[in-house]
Amino acid sequence: MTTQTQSEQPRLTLYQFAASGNSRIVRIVLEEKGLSFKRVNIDVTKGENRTPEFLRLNPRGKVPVLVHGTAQGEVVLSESSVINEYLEEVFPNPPLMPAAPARRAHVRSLVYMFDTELSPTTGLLIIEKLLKKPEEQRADFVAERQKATREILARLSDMMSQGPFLAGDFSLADASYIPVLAVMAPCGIILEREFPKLAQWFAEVKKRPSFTASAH
Ligand SMILES: N[C@@H](CCC(=O)N[C@@H](CS)C(=O)NCC(=O)O)C(=O)O
Repeated sequence: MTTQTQSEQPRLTLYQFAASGNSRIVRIVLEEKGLSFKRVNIDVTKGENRTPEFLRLNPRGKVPVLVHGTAQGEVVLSESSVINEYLEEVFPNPPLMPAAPARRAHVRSLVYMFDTELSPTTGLLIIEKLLKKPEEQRADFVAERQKATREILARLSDMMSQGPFLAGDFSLADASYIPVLAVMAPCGIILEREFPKLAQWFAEVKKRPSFTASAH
């Protein structure tokens, strides 16, 4: 539900790249919360994330970056999981975190596993399988990354609650995993065959309007 009417002055600006999974993680949460936001496209394939203007927003040169104009000044944030925690605190409805501390910690453990394990493991696998021509892909590298990815997905599947979502109700954890799990098939990992619980979860997240709205 992204509204970008001329008359509205969005207070939220997302510097992002349409094809970036990490940008989509934030787009999902903005859509789930029904928040209007302005998009500024930063084409990382053309080096637009390395301009002095962008580096002032994020010295690490990575998208996404969220800028929130507030009465106290601009809040500038990077790191998808940090941005999402901020959105949850500032715009708590509808909630994307459970109420009980133990369950909130579980959501954070899942997000941490994405940030520190799945994201770094799949990053180069996705580039190899989706962006390189078949004849340029390195079979050994692909096999090693697929194996490491499968180990993490097996653990994720074991950590999953009764469903329908990763930690019960739809949460920040689901937002983190959706973009990467959406491209597992072209990476050679078939959820339906190998991880039926995750395939069931994916079928549920695809039904949500935020899935389609956040795709680009
Ligand atoms: N952990 C960061 C990762 C951000 C990231 O790696 N973004 C990629 C796009 S998906 C990027 O900006 N890459 C450009 C570069 O590293 O030069 C997050 O979750 O936001």
